[in-house]
Order: sequence, then structure tokens, then C-alpha cells
Amino acid sequence: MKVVVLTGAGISAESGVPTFRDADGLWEGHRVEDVATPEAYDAQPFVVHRFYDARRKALTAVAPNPAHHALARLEESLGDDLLVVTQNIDDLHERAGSTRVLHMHGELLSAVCRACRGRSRWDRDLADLPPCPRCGTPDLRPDVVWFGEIPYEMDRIYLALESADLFVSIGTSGAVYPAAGFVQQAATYGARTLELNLQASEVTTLFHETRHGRAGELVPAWVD
Ligand code: BJW
Repeated sequence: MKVVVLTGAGISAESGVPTFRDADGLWEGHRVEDVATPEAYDAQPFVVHRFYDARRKALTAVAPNPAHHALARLEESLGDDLLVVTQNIDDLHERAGSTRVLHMHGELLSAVCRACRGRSRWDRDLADLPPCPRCGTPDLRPDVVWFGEIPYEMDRIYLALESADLFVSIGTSGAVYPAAGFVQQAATYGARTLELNLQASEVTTLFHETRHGRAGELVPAWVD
């Protein structure tokens, strides 16, 4: 059975990583749509850098929770038949042991150079304007996908959705496309669809089945 799992901020919430659109959401005082854009970065690069630098530092203080571990166990039994597509830029899936993970919105531990477009593994602050390790230009930005930019790995994701028997969405509000459209795509190609989320997402009616609760409980219960 081929399974595609889409994860969002809700799967990392119980690890202590704030979500975007809940009451205690990440962009306090800012709507995410007003900040996570290339235009916002052009206007206020240091505000954006400081924000991502702080989130990168915070990664060292968090750990995977039972939901991440359950998906790693699922990979042990399904192997290549499981693909995790995450909108999250943290590395908690990998730290739990998952290896088949696509980061469609990029990664905190990566930087991309605006001069040469090269991507480099990155664990330091970017607000200090370090030079690009490839071309030497001090024009590195967080390697993340902002509104108006094209998410990573879309060809591989759509191919996987076409051949999936089961599509499971975990901890995402369904407010951001193209990820919010995956349920429809998968169902069109014949997959059964399941939503595991704290509350109904914006696209909840498109799923064959929905279960509401905390990912740390729902995901192990579904996997085991
Ligand atoms: C729990 C829980 C617990 C809490 N247990 N659950 C179609 C219609 C309208 C607009 C568009 C459209 N197509 C494209 C657009 C434009 C735009 C868009 O979607 N705009 C919307 C505002 C409508 N999309 C784009 O611009 C995208 N690019 C694009 O479409 O390019 C064109 C193209 C596509 C495909 C092929 C070719 C071309 C890019 C979107 C980039 C989004 N970037 C961000 C920032 C990334 C970097 C960073 O992390 O800082 O991605 S924004 C932010 O939102 C981040 C997230 O990945 C994303 C989704 O958020 P998520 O994960 O759903 O979090 P929350 O907080 O919203 O929800 C958490 C959920 O968890 C809640 O439901 C809680 O209840 C739940 N929860 N605790 C279980 N313990």
C-alpha cells in the first residue's frame, strides 16, 4: 500500500515549536502572509533574518515527539511505499529517524545564496551577513519558501499523490496552497484520505475521514 503523509506545524506543536495560525501563533503581531514574502525580506531583511536565526537556535532545544516517532516506525514497515511531505522547516522528522522526507517549504538548516542560487547546509546566524561558501557573496537568505515562491519537489510530490492508495494530512490548517490542494489531488487519483488534526482544517470536508485530537496521540494510534 502506497501512503503519502503531509505534515504541518501541528505535528511539531507538542515538541514546543509554535504553529503559525493558532492563538499563540508564531508571528506575534504580524500576519504570516505579511512577513513571509520576498517583498518583506527586501524591505526589512534584518527583521526576517533575526526571526529565522531565533527559530534556528530554538531547534536545538526541542526534540521529536511521539507523532514524529510513529511516522519513523511506519517507514520501517512500509519502506519506499511511504513518503512524508512536510511543510515544516524544522528537522524533527529526520531526528526521529525518517529518511523519506520532502521539505516542500525548505529547511531552517539550509541557506540559499541570492547571487549564485547555491544551497548550503547552514547552522549559524544569517543576520551577521556571512559570505556564501560557494561564491563568497554576502547575500545568503534562509532557504525557505515564502508566499509567491514555488515550493520545492512539486514534481515528485504530484507523482506520489497520483499513485497513492492513502493520503494522510497531519497538523495543518489547510490555509496554504498548493499543500491544501493535495487532498483533492490524491482523491481524484483514487486514494482514500484521512485528516488527523486538533480541529477541523479549512479543507476538512474534502477528506473521507477526519479524527480530531493531538498529533502525539492520534498518529501513534493510527500507525500502531
Ligand atoms: C495541531 C496541534 C496538535 C495545533 N496536534 N494538530 C490557491 C488559492 C488561493 C491562494 C493560492 C492558491 N495557490 C497559491 C496561492 C498563494 C499562496 C497561498 O496559499 N496563499 C494563501 C494565504 C491562500 N501560496 C503560495 O504562494 C505558495 N506558492 C505557490 O503557490 O507557488 C505557485 C506554484 C505552486 C505549485 C507548483 C508550481 C507553482 C507558497 C507558500 C509558502 C508558504 N510559506 C510558509 C513559510 C515557510 C517558512 C517558515 O516556516 O517560516 O509556510 S507560510 C506558513 O504556512 C508555512 C507553513 O508551512 C504554512 C502552512 O502552515 P501550517 O503548517 O498549516 O500551520 P498552521 O499554523 O496554519 O496550522 C497548524 C494546524 O495544526 C492547525 O489546524 C491546528 O489546529 C493544528 N494543531 N496543535 C495536531 N498538538
